[in-house]
Amino acid sequence: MILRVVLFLAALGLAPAPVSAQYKSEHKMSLVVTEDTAWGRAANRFADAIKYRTQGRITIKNYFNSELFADKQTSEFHVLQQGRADFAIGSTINWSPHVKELNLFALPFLFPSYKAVDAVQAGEPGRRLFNHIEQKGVIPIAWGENGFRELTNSKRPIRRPDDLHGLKVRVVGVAIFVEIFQALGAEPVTLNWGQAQAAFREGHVDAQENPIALIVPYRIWAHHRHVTLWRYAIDPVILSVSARTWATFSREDQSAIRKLGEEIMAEQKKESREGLDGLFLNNLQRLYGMETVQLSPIEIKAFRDKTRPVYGKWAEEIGADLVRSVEKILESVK
Ligand code: X2X
Repeated sequence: MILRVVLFLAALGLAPAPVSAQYKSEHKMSLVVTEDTAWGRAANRFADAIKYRTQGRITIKNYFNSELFADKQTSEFHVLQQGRADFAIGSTINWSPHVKELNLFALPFLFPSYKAVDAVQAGEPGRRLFNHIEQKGVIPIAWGENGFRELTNSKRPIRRPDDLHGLKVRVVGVAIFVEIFQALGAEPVTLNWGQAQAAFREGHVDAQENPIALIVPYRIWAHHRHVTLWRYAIDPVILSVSARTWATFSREDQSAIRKLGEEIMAEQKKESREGLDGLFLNNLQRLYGMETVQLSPIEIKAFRDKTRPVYGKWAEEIGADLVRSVEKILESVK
């Protein structure tokens, strides 16, 4: 009889909550980057706020710099699936080998603005992406952002695809990025983010692509004098919880996680965008000695045209239907 009642309640989604005594004494949060970034600061705030709001029932320890998987950033999602990380604030790039739909954000020159990114995430495509993630054993809580990815290099100003010819460009070990830089005539080199730092320092690669919000704290300006502002791909991050860990939390604690997660990641997104207006970008020269190339729409078109076959191929991989629904939103939200 009791079992029947429990099963009935479970069917209604009202299963009795596990008691907090069953919680692990430490939950691990994974990040690929350092704490000196907008996502790193969000992780610290989240850990503190969760501890406070759950009266110490949930404690989170942050592991920065890909520490939970020895720098191999594309294994982060798997580590979450297994519950070897309980939480992560992870880049959609690093998770895309496991959730192919996340390659959406890497489609070259698809997203024209922050407003467009927000509309897609808040709309039906965003919900679909969260469903895809959840189906794979990871509970997404809230969108955040690494930023629009810009191009830096140590060799020359890059204004046209030809300027990239033969340059060794570090990219994450994810196929769409390799294909984009091949299409542009560069030589992509796949390196994990940790290894990449030495490669920038020692000049083993000529170029890399990352948001200004990482270029500054990682001091990439000390090695790459040139930056091209082309916003060719957006890099969202997602605060997520392993489904295995999620199932151990009481309903009350699950909703505290959701609520705090949404609040803190909304702040995180704001912070990652902060100062990236014209004024700060003009200051890259003055503050860090970076020669800044701001591409005009006509100059962007040359890059867009060259990467069109990659866009076409990956739109099919991601799902023509999903990509079309995004393009539709972007027709009205520029
Ligand atoms: O490795 C990168 O380029 C980084 C830090 O941006 C990601 O984690 C995708």
